[in-house]
Amino acid sequence: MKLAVIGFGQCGGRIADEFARLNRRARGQRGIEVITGAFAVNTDTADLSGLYTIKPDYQHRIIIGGEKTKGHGVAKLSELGAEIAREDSDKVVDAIRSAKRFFETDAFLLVAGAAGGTGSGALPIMIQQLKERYADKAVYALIVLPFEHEEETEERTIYNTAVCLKSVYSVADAVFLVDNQRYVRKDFSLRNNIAKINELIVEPFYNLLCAGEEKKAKHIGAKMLDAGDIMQTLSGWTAIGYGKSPLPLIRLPFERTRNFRKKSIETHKGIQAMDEATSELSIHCNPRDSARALYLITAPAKEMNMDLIKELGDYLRGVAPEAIIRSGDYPRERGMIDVTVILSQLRDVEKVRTYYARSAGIVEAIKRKQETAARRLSVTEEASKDVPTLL
Ligand SMILES: Nc1nc2c(ncn2[C@@H]2O[C@H](COP(=O)(O)OP(=O)(O)OP(=O)(O)O)[C@@H](O)[C@H]2O)c(=O)[nH]1
Ligand SMILES: [Mg+2]
Repeated sequence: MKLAVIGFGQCGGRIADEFARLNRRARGQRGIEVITGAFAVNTDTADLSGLYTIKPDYQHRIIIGGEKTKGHGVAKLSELGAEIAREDSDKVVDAIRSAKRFFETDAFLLVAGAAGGTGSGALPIMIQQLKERYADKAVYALIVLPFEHEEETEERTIYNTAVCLKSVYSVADAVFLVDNQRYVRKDFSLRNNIAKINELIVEPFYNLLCAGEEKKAKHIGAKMLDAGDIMQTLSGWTAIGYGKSPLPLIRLPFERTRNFRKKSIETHKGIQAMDEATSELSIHCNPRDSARALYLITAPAKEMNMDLIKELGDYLRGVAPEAIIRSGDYPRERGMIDVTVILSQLRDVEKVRTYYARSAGIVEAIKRKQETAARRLSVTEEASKDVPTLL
């Protein structure tokens, strides 16, 4: 599957940059392309300069709101981010459209952090624009939810997140939810290692996107998972997970025979990877709430067998009994079985519900603040009405 990836704001830009690296890896290691274009859009010029892999020209690192923000961001005001995106949407769409391989794009993936101003404001507007212009293409969002410490120190965090989630959900074909806090749960040092978190966020997409683009027969599985399968699965709130389990690289001669013991080692390793994928999902959710799911097993061809595929299918059926499950096998890798899982069309996501509930109290407070600020401004302006101006 080939995606055009567009990141908004600092978070979105950095993750789009990570997707650009993913594509470079696919090209280098496998000779295939999975990203038709990677773009970063921001109101902040400094943030755009901090990227590594996205092409450094103005058609790939796109500045919006130049006049309004003078290149310095929107300071968490997502209304302003949205307004700027509306004004400059043509500039962004033109840049995406003129990318060399744009015509190969299966779907768009738009990325942003929900708590900021530029990304969370621009995301829903740009999704809407792309949907209007490309009615035949799916438009997916990847929304990064803030760390807990951000929620404690800044009330705008909750408000922006809730507003972004609601707006994006109403226009996107599917929304990948990625909870920053999940990535520091096990390893607290990651809080200060955003680059590592971004790698972990993007990693599950590697085999998922590559599997359907393979051209060599030896890398095409018994059941190839292609763009159609992925698009049939993606709908509404979505979680993605990834797990891997090393296989012994060297086997003793007696283990090479297809005996029951070897089979059980593979199955055990496969289940271990699947278990990791379902417990390390990008957002905490109950798999029972999922109506569509997908799993992809990637393993060396000689380790792949129907038993393994079936066992993993049974496992996923057990945790997500209500879901229509699609699957694929991808004969690749050495010394490893890995599993990618998508749980989609989630009927309920507790974290999203909590943002909506918590923002209710803040909406009033923020509106009041805005009104007071506007009133103060008008009082000052009123007082100046008899003073002449030099302009
Ligand atoms: N995973 C991840 N999260 C990030 C990254 N950068 C920022 N965030 C999170 O994203 C949220 C929004 O921050 P930014 O992306 O900096 O905001 P912005 O869209 O640039 O908006 P303004 O700076 O307000 O104009 C915050 O909650 C951050 O924790 C990143 O590189 N990776
Ligand atoms: Mg910013």
